[in-house]
Amino acid sequence: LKLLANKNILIMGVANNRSIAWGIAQSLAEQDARLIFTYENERVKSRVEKLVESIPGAVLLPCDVQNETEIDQLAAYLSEHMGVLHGYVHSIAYARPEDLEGNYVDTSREGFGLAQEISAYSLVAVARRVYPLMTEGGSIMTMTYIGAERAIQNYNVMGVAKATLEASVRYLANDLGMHGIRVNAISAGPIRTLAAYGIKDFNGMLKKIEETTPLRKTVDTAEVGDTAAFLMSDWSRGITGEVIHVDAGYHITG
Ligand code: 0WD
Repeated sequence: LKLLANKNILIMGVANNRSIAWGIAQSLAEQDARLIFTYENERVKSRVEKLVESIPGAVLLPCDVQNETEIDQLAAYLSEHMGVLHGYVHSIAYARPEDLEGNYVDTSREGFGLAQEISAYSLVAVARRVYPLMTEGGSIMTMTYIGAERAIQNYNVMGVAKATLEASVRYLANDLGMHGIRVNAISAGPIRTLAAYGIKDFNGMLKKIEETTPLRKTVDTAEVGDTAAFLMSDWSRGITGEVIHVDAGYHITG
């Protein structure tokens, strides 16, 4: 039996085939998980649909995390069609492009709130709807970045949103532990995805990492995916409230 056989896992945040969520999906499917995907809106629907069709038995539902009704409908669908949920992967973030350059001190009230809402609150908003379905215990995970721990050039408002997200992981882990539900985060090194296009001088960052990280390389979505499979599985049953760095060691040297 594979690692995730008979586990129902919800994955939010596939935008295209470069998305980290898609790399995670490959690893989970490889371990025989039953996957439920969501897409943000019509703009990405057809692209995500094509990807999801390649995974036998996978389901695709709409869910913009800014929309409470859509989150309720997602939870209702899961309750009706799956009954039990075992895992939830959150791989969603957004900040205005103008807030991802220049100085953090210039962040607007609106830009700050938007980044917090989509990148951090969305984890809580969905967790509160889906944890009651995790009646056999469960595993929740999200994606973060070292910009939560240190002031990284240009990451700005997103770094502050990731700090909220990581604190949220600890509070959720404390709340949900009594139900046998674990909550963790993967802090990934930079990977060239759609979200990464928003970050200024991303290429410079990748180059520096190839020259200086302990493993002398950048990470890819498959490496994040395999760690996600571990976190979704019983192999990680002793781990909760943790941030695991999948960054080729960057966090110990910087
Ligand atoms: O270097 C990187 N790429 C890293 C990314 C390093 C470390 C962490 N991360 C994080 C990101 O901050 C994010 O939390 O990983 C997560 C996934 O990011 P990704 O795979 O790099 O980026 P992408 O493929 O763009 O997926 C993020 C998706 C959105 O895509 P776009 O680019 O179209 O905004 O998050 C989704 C959307 O599909 N998303 C939403 N989903 C539902 N409702 C919403 C929303 N309101 N907003 C964004």
